[in-house]
Amino acid sequence: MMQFKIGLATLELIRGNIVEQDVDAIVNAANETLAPGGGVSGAIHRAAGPELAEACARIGGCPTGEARITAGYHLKARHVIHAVGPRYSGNPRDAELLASAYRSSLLLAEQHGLQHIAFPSISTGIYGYPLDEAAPIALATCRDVVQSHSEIRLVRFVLFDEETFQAYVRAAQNLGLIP
Ligand code: AR6
Repeated sequence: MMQFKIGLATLELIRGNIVEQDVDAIVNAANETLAPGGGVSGAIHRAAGPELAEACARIGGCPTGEARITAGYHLKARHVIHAVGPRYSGNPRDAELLASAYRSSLLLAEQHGLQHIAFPSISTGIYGYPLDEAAPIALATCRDVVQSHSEIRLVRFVLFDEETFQAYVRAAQNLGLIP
Protein backbone atom coordinates (compact mmCIF):
# COMPACT_ATOMS: atom_id res chain seq x y z
CA MET A 1 0.00 0.00 0.00
CA MET A 2 1.22 3.51 -0.77
CA GLN A 3 -0.23 6.82 0.39
CA PHE A 4 0.35 10.35 -0.81
CA LYS A 5 -0.91 13.57 0.75
CA ILE A 6 -2.41 16.09 -1.65
CA GLY A 7 -3.53 19.09 0.37
CA LEU A 8 -6.28 17.81 2.69
CA ALA A 9 -6.78 14.67 0.65
CA THR A 10 -5.06 11.29 0.53
CA LEU A 11 -4.29 9.43 -2.66
CA GLU A 12 -3.81 5.69 -2.07
CA LEU A 13 -2.56 2.84 -4.21
CA ILE A 14 -3.54 -0.64 -3.01
CA ARG A 15 -3.74 -4.11 -4.50
CA GLY A 16 -7.18 -5.60 -4.08
CA ASN A 17 -10.74 -6.10 -5.21
CA ILE A 18 -12.81 -2.96 -5.68
CA VAL A 19 -16.03 -4.80 -4.92
CA GLU A 20 -15.00 -5.08 -1.26
CA GLN A 21 -14.26 -1.39 -0.72
CA ASP A 22 -16.17 0.39 2.05
CA VAL A 23 -16.14 3.91 0.57
CA ASP A 24 -18.81 6.39 -0.45
CA ALA A 25 -18.53 5.38 -4.11
CA ILE A 26 -16.69 2.81 -6.16
CA VAL A 27 -16.08 3.58 -9.81
CA ASN A 28 -17.01 1.04 -12.46
CA ALA A 29 -15.06 0.76 -15.74
CA ALA A 30 -18.25 0.75 -17.80
CA ASN A 31 -19.11 0.80 -21.50
CA GLU A 32 -21.36 3.26 -23.33
CA THR A 33 -24.45 1.08 -22.97
CA LEU A 34 -23.90 0.73 -19.17
CA ALA A 35 -24.74 -2.95 -19.58
CA PRO A 36 -22.81 -5.30 -17.28
CA GLY A 37 -19.81 -6.70 -19.14
CA GLY A 38 -16.77 -8.71 -18.07
CA GLY A 39 -13.78 -7.53 -16.05
CA VAL A 40 -14.35 -5.24 -13.11
CA SER A 41 -17.82 -4.34 -14.37
CA GLY A 42 -18.94 -7.98 -14.26
CA ALA A 43 -17.60 -8.31 -10.71
CA ILE A 44 -19.34 -5.12 -9.53
CA HIS A 45 -22.68 -6.13 -11.07
CA ARG A 46 -22.51 -9.64 -9.57
CA ALA A 47 -21.85 -8.24 -6.11
CA ALA A 48 -24.38 -5.40 -6.31
CA GLY A 49 -27.25 -7.59 -7.55
CA PRO A 50 -29.64 -7.23 -10.51
CA GLU A 51 -30.95 -3.88 -9.22
CA LEU A 52 -27.73 -2.28 -10.48
CA ALA A 53 -28.29 -3.34 -14.11
CA GLU A 54 -31.91 -2.16 -13.83
CA ALA A 55 -30.77 1.28 -12.62
CA CYS A 56 -28.22 1.43 -15.46
CA ALA A 57 -30.88 0.49 -18.00
CA ARG A 58 -33.08 3.35 -16.73
CA ILE A 59 -30.19 5.79 -17.30
CA GLY A 60 -29.88 4.40 -20.81
CA GLY A 61 -26.19 4.93 -21.57
CA CYS A 62 -23.19 7.22 -21.14
CA PRO A 63 -20.81 8.67 -23.75
CA THR A 64 -17.09 7.86 -23.59
CA GLY A 65 -15.28 10.26 -21.26
CA GLU A 66 -18.34 10.84 -19.05
CA ALA A 67 -19.77 9.24 -15.90
CA ARG A 68 -23.16 8.46 -14.33
CA ILE A 69 -24.11 7.61 -10.73
CA THR A 70 -26.38 4.96 -9.23
CA ALA A 71 -26.93 3.46 -5.80
CA GLY A 72 -24.65 0.60 -4.72
CA TYR A 73 -27.48 -1.83 -3.78
CA HIS A 74 -25.88 -4.88 -2.13
CA LEU A 75 -22.34 -3.45 -2.20
CA LYS A 76 -20.66 -1.99 0.88
CA ALA A 77 -20.24 1.23 -1.10
CA ARG A 78 -23.37 3.39 -1.09
CA HIS A 79 -22.92 4.47 -4.70
CA VAL A 80 -21.45 3.29 -7.99
CA ILE A 81 -20.07 5.83 -10.44
CA HIS A 82 -20.07 4.34 -13.93
CA ALA A 83 -17.21 5.88 -15.92
CA VAL A 84 -16.67 5.11 -19.59
CA GLY A 85 -13.02 5.11 -20.61
CA PRO A 86 -11.87 4.92 -24.22
CA ARG A 87 -11.08 1.77 -26.13
CA TYR A 88 -7.37 2.28 -26.91
CA SER A 89 -6.81 3.28 -30.54
CA GLY A 90 -3.41 5.03 -30.46
CA ASN A 91 -5.07 8.36 -31.31
CA PRO A 92 -4.01 11.36 -29.14
CA ARG A 93 -7.67 11.80 -28.22
CA ASP A 94 -7.50 8.58 -26.12
CA ALA A 95 -5.58 10.45 -23.41
CA GLU A 96 -8.15 13.26 -23.27
CA LEU A 97 -11.02 10.82 -23.02
CA LEU A 98 -9.31 8.81 -20.28
CA ALA A 99 -8.56 11.95 -18.26
CA SER A 100 -12.14 13.07 -18.78
CA ALA A 101 -13.52 9.77 -17.45
CA TYR A 102 -11.58 10.27 -14.18
CA ARG A 103 -12.40 13.99 -13.95
CA SER A 104 -16.12 13.43 -14.61
CA SER A 105 -16.23 10.75 -11.90
CA LEU A 106 -14.68 13.03 -9.29
CA LEU A 107 -16.90 15.98 -10.21
CA LEU A 108 -19.99 13.76 -9.97
CA ALA A 109 -18.83 12.50 -6.57
CA GLU A 110 -18.40 16.08 -5.43
CA GLN A 111 -21.83 17.13 -6.66
CA HIS A 112 -23.28 14.33 -4.51
CA GLY A 113 -21.22 15.29 -1.45
CA LEU A 114 -19.16 12.09 -1.56
CA GLN A 115 -15.69 12.28 -0.04
CA HIS A 116 -14.17 8.79 -0.30
CA ILE A 117 -13.89 7.30 -3.78
CA ALA A 118 -12.26 4.11 -5.09
CA PHE A 119 -11.18 3.68 -8.72
CA PRO A 120 -10.07 0.67 -10.73
CA SER A 121 -7.56 1.14 -13.54
CA ILE A 122 -10.01 2.31 -16.21
CA SER A 123 -9.46 1.10 -19.81
CA THR A 124 -6.36 -1.01 -19.12
CA GLY A 125 -8.14 -4.39 -19.30
CA ILE A 126 -10.54 -5.29 -22.09
CA TYR A 127 -10.16 -1.80 -23.61
CA GLY A 128 -6.43 -2.36 -24.16
CA TYR A 129 -4.96 0.94 -22.92
CA PRO A 130 -1.22 0.40 -22.23
CA LEU A 131 -0.66 0.52 -18.47
CA ASP A 132 2.40 2.77 -18.59
CA GLU A 133 0.45 5.36 -20.58
CA ALA A 134 -2.78 5.10 -18.60
CA ALA A 135 -1.36 5.16 -15.05
CA PRO A 136 0.20 8.69 -15.22
CA ILE A 137 -2.98 10.07 -16.81
CA ALA A 138 -5.11 8.53 -14.05
CA LEU A 139 -2.92 9.81 -11.21
CA ALA A 140 -2.21 13.28 -12.62
CA THR A 141 -5.89 13.89 -13.37
CA CYS A 142 -6.99 12.88 -9.86
CA ARG A 143 -4.20 14.91 -8.28
CA ASP A 144 -5.20 18.00 -10.27
CA VAL A 145 -8.91 17.75 -9.41
CA VAL A 146 -8.25 17.14 -5.72
CA GLN A 147 -5.71 19.97 -5.58
CA SER A 148 -7.89 22.56 -7.25
CA HIS A 149 -11.13 22.95 -5.35
CA SER A 150 -12.27 19.63 -4.15
CA GLU A 151 -14.12 18.44 -1.04
CA ILE A 152 -12.88 14.94 -1.81
CA ARG A 153 -10.71 13.49 0.96
CA LEU A 154 -9.74 10.03 -0.29
CA VAL A 155 -8.98 8.76 -3.78
CA ARG A 156 -8.04 5.08 -3.58
CA PHE A 157 -6.81 3.17 -6.63
CA VAL A 158 -7.70 -0.49 -6.14
CA LEU A 159 -5.39 -2.39 -8.46
CA PHE A 160 -6.20 -6.00 -9.19
CA ASP A 161 -2.83 -7.48 -10.11
CA GLU A 162 0.83 -6.85 -9.28
CA GLU A 163 1.72 -5.61 -12.78
CA THR A 164 -0.97 -2.93 -12.61
CA PHE A 165 -0.03 -1.97 -9.05
CA GLN A 166 3.65 -1.59 -10.05
CA ALA A 167 2.76 0.57 -13.07
CA TYR A 168 0.87 2.96 -10.76
CA VAL A 169 3.75 3.03 -8.27
CA ARG A 170 6.16 3.96 -11.10
CA ALA A 171 3.78 6.61 -12.39
CA ALA A 172 3.48 8.13 -8.90
CA GLN A 173 7.28 8.29 -8.64
CA ASN A 174 7.59 9.86 -12.09
CA LEU A 175 4.98 12.48 -11.16
CA GLY A 176 7.03 13.36 -8.08
CA LEU A 177 4.35 12.31 -5.58
CA ILE A 178 6.02 11.91 -2.19
CA PRO A 179 4.89 8.99 0.05
N1 AR6 B 1 -11.30 -5.00 -8.70
C1 AR6 B 1 -10.40 -4.12 -9.19
N2 AR6 B 1 -9.94 -4.20 -10.45
C2 AR6 B 1 -10.38 -5.20 -11.24
C3 AR6 B 1 -11.32 -6.16 -10.81
C4 AR6 B 1 -11.78 -6.03 -9.46
N3 AR6 B 1 -12.67 -6.88 -8.95
N4 AR6 B 1 -11.56 -7.02 -11.84
C5 AR6 B 1 -10.78 -6.61 -12.88
N5 AR6 B 1 -10.07 -5.53 -12.52
P1 AR6 B 1 -11.63 -4.01 -17.40
P2 AR6 B 1 -11.78 -1.72 -19.28
C6 AR6 B 1 -9.09 -4.73 -13.29
O1 AR6 B 1 -11.41 -4.95 -18.53
O2 AR6 B 1 -10.44 -2.04 -19.84
C7 AR6 B 1 -16.20 -4.46 -19.45
O3 AR6 B 1 -16.79 -5.52 -20.10
C8 AR6 B 1 -8.48 -5.34 -14.52
O4 AR6 B 1 -7.45 -6.25 -14.15
O5 AR6 B 1 -12.58 -4.40 -16.34
O6 AR6 B 1 -12.10 -0.30 -18.95
C9 AR6 B 1 -17.03 -3.19 -19.55
O7 AR6 B 1 -18.41 -3.46 -19.58
C10 AR6 B 1 -7.92 -4.09 -15.19
O8 AR6 B 1 -6.69 -3.73 -14.56
O9 AR6 B 1 -12.13 -2.54 -17.94
C11 AR6 B 1 -16.52 -2.58 -20.83
O10 AR6 B 1 -17.16 -3.15 -21.96
C12 AR6 B 1 -8.96 -3.01 -14.84
O11 AR6 B 1 -9.74 -3.58 -13.77
C13 AR6 B 1 -15.06 -2.98 -20.85
O12 AR6 B 1 -14.96 -4.15 -20.08
C14 AR6 B 1 -9.88 -2.61 -15.96
O13 AR6 B 1 -10.18 -3.74 -16.76
C15 AR6 B 1 -14.20 -1.91 -20.21
O14 AR6 B 1 -12.84 -2.26 -20.32
